[in-house]
Amino acid sequence: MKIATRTAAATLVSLALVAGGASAAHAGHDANPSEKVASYGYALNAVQPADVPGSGASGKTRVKALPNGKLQVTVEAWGLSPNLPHAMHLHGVPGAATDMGCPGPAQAGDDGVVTVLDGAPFYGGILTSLTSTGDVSPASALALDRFAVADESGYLHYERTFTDVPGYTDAGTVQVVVHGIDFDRNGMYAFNPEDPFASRSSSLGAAIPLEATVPVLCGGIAN
Ligand SMILES: [Ca+2]
Ligand SMILES: [Cu+2]
Repeated sequence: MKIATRTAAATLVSLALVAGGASAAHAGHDANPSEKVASYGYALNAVQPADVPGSGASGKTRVKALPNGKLQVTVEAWGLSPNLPHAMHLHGVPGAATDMGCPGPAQAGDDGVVTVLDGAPFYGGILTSLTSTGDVSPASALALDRFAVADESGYLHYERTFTDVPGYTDAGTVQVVVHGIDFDRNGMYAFNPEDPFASRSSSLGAAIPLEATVPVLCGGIAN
């Protein structure tokens, strides 16, 4: 029974993906320069409260659906933790195009930090990992050796054109989320028991430092 249920669910998801793809072509967003290219530009806004160390980043992103079914994603950000890779993803919900949103400081709660799971009700799950090379599936969500690295001033530039993007349904409804803050500024994502933030675990697992996964920037709210 379990297998049958899973198969039925998988079929539903597949159908929903097809439906989402079809509706994407007709999405009536004002940023459409033509029928063939749907291009969406967004500001990337700080997710964390201002008193979280390293929270003061900013940026912009562009998600462009090209006529041949390819998807081009550009991210430019300032004020990120320098000399470190930053996990980035397209977040959303699979299936029919549904625009989610971005969490903000109000979602920090009692621990004072917006974790990945605090943000999930807003930006959804991971649809695509915005890696620089190789796999782009959700399985690469934390493949830090393949994400773009911020330079010594905290500037990051990323651009990649994807084919056959897994889970992607509509360029107009994804959220772009950039992760990773070196809270204690020691040049790495690691546990530091002496630091009030770097001592914490990610909401994704006790063995993962909060530093590596904490969301910094988010953009993509309905335009
Ligand atoms: Ca650190
Ligand atoms: Cu993410």
